[in-house]
Amino acid sequence: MSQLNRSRFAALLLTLAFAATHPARLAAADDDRMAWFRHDKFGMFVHWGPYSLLAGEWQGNRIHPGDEAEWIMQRFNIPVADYREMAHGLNPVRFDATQFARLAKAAGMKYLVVTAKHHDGFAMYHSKVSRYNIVDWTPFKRDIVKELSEACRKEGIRFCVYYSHREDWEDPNGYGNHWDYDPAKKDFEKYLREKSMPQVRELLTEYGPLGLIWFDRGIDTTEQARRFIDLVHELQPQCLINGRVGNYGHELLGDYQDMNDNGMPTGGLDEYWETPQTLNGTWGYSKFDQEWKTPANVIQRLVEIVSKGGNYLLNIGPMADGTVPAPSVAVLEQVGAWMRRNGESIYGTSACPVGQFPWGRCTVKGERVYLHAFQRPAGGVLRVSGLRNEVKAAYLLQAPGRKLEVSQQNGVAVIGLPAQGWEEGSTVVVLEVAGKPEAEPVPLTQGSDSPFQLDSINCRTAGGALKRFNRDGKFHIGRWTKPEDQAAWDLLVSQPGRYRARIRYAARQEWAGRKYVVQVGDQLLEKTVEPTGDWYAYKSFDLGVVNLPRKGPLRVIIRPAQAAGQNLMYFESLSLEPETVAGRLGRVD
Ligand code: H79
Repeated sequence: MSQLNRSRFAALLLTLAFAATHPARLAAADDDRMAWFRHDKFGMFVHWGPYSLLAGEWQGNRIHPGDEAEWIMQRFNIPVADYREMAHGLNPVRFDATQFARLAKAAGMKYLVVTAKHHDGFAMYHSKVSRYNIVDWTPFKRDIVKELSEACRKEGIRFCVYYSHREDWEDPNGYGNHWDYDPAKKDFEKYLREKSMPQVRELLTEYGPLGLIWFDRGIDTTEQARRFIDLVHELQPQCLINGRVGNYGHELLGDYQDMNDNGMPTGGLDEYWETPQTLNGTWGYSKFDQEWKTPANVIQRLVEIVSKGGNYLLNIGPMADGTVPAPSVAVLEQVGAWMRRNGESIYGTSACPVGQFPWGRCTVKGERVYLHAFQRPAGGVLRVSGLRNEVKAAYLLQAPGRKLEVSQQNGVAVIGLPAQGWEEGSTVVVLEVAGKPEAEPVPLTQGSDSPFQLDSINCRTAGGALKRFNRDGKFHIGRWTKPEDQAAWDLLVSQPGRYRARIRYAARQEWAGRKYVVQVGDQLLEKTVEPTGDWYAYKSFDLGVVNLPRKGPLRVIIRPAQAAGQNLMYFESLSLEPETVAGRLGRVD
């Protein structure tokens, strides 16, 4: 441990400028390309293919309710010859593309992503690259992707495609099918050259402008991922690319990150993100799964996602005849009814700077804060602590003429709620505030002698340090290269004493040896980054004992000690655990 100069530390504190979590910090140069994504928030995912015909059952074998029905070929190792034969039977005579586009619109969704090819290798469009497609392989003979692209354009829905670029259980050289093809004999480069890349080219040239292309399952090397990215940029520079284009274990690529399937971050990130979610427990249609989410649940998920700065990509799994299961239509229509009344509190909003409330969430836009009450709190008032701005007026979004009573004292705004006007899902209260909504940092508190857990989400980041998704469903701080790139936490100490500090991070061999500083109040620890193995191989390191000298506020900061061209580490957490001496809390010297 080396002690640094105290006055330097004081100066540093003064110059700190912590930005509120804002995705544009990562992609500032790309803000224009991302504008629609940032605004639209809510999209429709469509999982549809030959698996829809099996609907979860193959020769009497059934998938479990809640299992993914689009995986059935792999689940029962269906021989490719049998699956191919089965696929000849796909004939969605009741398909009406306009109905799909109108359903998305009625739900308040603004973009639609359809599976142009899922892992089973079957193209839902007229591909010239492989005859294994809806036009050449089935009696239906219509190009579903084409019809959907046209209907979406007419209805004002941004059209997008899903393409599984690595997995392919039909092609001898694609990934995943080990029951028909010997993995040792696969030539994956041939697959990329002869099927995957050419099909992506078709999708980018034959179906008009695409909002985004949704890759899945990652790919082996960053160089392979770059080929797909370059192809998209060459043919449609405006088309966004999701983060699953690249190797899941390397630095994440793409314009935005998808959470794990059905994933939800605990707080806001410093990058654009989306979460793909199912309406029941499966993506592809399963006749065994009737566990539909309620409209209220979907509305609350949407609000929660948007309150953390993300997008919600919600799935439907049409049946083989082309109809959308009636319960999913019913849920989406009710969500849409809520969106028609309350869409102002969703579209074009940003993450809530004030945090999460026991009664709900919030979003912000301009000089307005939208409080989303999921239930009516006992006492009939909403308490909002940490909002810096003066509240000029409060009213239900549904009844702007009827002002609600507001009092603001000691940093807490209290809004009196009317007895009437409650909505299933979320009731929106608008706060008109003076200036752009800003939050007072809320300190982390501790229960009696409990440790502090400082992580990559409950901090504030500054400079180039960014809160990012890591593909394992976890989060870390990355992209910090210089001392101004910092993570900070404000603690409220109730149990002064000696605490053991443990840091947890991942560092590649190339990052080893970099110095970093952990500032705990006025104590400075200077440490050296140790390699942990791989990109996402997080390990814990003991940093020794620090003093939390007195009750009250204390700031903790982590930052690189000097500037360097490369990332410092993937920081996951810093824990401060009370040191017990003979069974008691350690004394402060
Ligand atoms: O397209 C949907 C999924 O099919 C796809 N991503 C979403 C959008 C997906 N690809 N991989 N995964 C999801 C994760 C793989 C999970 C698995 Fe399994 C666990 C595959 C085998 C075991 C789930 C459970 C599928 C079969 C059993």
